[in-house]
Amino acid sequence: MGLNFSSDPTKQGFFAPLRFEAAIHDCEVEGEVPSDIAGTFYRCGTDRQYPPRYPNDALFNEDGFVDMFRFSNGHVDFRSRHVRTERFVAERKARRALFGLYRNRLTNDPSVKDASLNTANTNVVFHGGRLLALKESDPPTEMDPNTLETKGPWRFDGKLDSLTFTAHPKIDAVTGEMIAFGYEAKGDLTDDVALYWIDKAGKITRELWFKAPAIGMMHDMAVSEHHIVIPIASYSTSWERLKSGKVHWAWNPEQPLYVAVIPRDGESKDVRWFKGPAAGLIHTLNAISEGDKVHLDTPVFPGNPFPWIENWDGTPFDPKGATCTIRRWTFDLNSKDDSWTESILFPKFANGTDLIRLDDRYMCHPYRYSYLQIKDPAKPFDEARGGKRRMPAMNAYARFDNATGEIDSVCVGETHALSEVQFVPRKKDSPEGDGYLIGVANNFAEMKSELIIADAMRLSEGVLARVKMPFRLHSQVHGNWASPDQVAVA
Ligand code: V55
Ligand code: FE
Repeated sequence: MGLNFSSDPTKQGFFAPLRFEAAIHDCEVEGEVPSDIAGTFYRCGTDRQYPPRYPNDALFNEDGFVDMFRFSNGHVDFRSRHVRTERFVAERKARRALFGLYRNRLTNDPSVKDASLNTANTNVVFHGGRLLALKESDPPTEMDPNTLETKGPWRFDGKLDSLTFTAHPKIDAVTGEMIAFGYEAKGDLTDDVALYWIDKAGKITRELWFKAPAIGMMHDMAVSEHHIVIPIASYSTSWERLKSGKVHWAWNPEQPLYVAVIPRDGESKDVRWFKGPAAGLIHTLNAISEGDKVHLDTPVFPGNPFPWIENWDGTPFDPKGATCTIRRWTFDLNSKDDSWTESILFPKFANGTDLIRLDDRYMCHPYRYSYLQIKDPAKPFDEARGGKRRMPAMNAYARFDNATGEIDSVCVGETHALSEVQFVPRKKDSPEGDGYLIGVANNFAEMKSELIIADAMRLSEGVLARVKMPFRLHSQVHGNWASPDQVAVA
């Protein structure tokens, strides 16, 4: 049979694979791109080079790409490249999929049984002079920040002993230090966790190894001025599961949610585990230390938000678990028991996605504002023209104000579904929240994508500009901003 994706229901319409790379000098714009935006927006996500070896693969297992939008003097240039992982290169040579199901090497073609599974499809961060494409099952992949050429795996000058590295390291906005961990760090299904301190220059200065109480998905972390917080969401795996030909994770409500709290200057003996009811805690917002208490501000799904991850007991996907609220969990390091206290930060608010962001200049420090794509109930998504989607469409960017409890938002269109939002400060030293919200919207009516730009302080005034792409863009997972101090724009 010829190469096509017709038998894959997840790869139709807007989500048909792109399978090409592009460069656009001076993109078309509707409205006016503010001339004070200078820097590069990198986004990482998924595309498929070849149809999957098996049906029912997880969407987490698609090939990685990185796009960049470079802003200078009111103009935007665009470029996109696939991440040339070892896996991408091997499949390109074979002209077919060699790798099997998500994080299950037992389902690979024998020719790549022991090869790296890395898709580098989750996040892209600039730190220590390097642009790194990340996947939590593997080490970082270094990319050229200007051409997006793949340089190869980056193991911090050989100092990264962990076989894995989180897609959500945290960069302390004041010190520039990056804190990161790897789980299943000594190989598939090992309970070893490795924690790394990486200085502003990109050098590993410290590492700490400890054991996890369960092997579960550890997708994100939060760091405060004095503590590191790492949750284990209620997803389970086992060798029996992998041998029976299934993707790595299943949602398991029998597995408690665990949270590790570790002092930033702590040793293995200082790792403190807390335990609570099962939850889909995928992404965090921030953490704040207050003496011996640590607050974790985070969206929490009561269940599993991903329809492509099955339930451990074989029951069908339950959409009730896929609505999250933003909560503050407080861990008291003086308490003798292993529970925490909870308050809901925006009690009237519930949402279908948890991709919440800060003004990154406040990462690891007390903050006031956060940002998220939401569904504006007053301006519903045009379901008829919108076509089939795996996840609910979010048509507005919102700003949450911890000081007033207010939520402001801007709806970007009734046939638009938004990707993760990025906050960009107006100037390096602007006050918190003074800047822009940018992010990609998929316009289902036009079957094209747009980069949306809004004033973060004046969302009610509407969209400032739309950078109009002449084609659909890849599905984004996460993105990040690099200032002109980090990567020159001219
Ligand atoms: C997530 C995404 C992943 C993954 C594990 O959004 C967790 C959560 C895109 O890949 O491998
Ligand atoms: Fe993520």
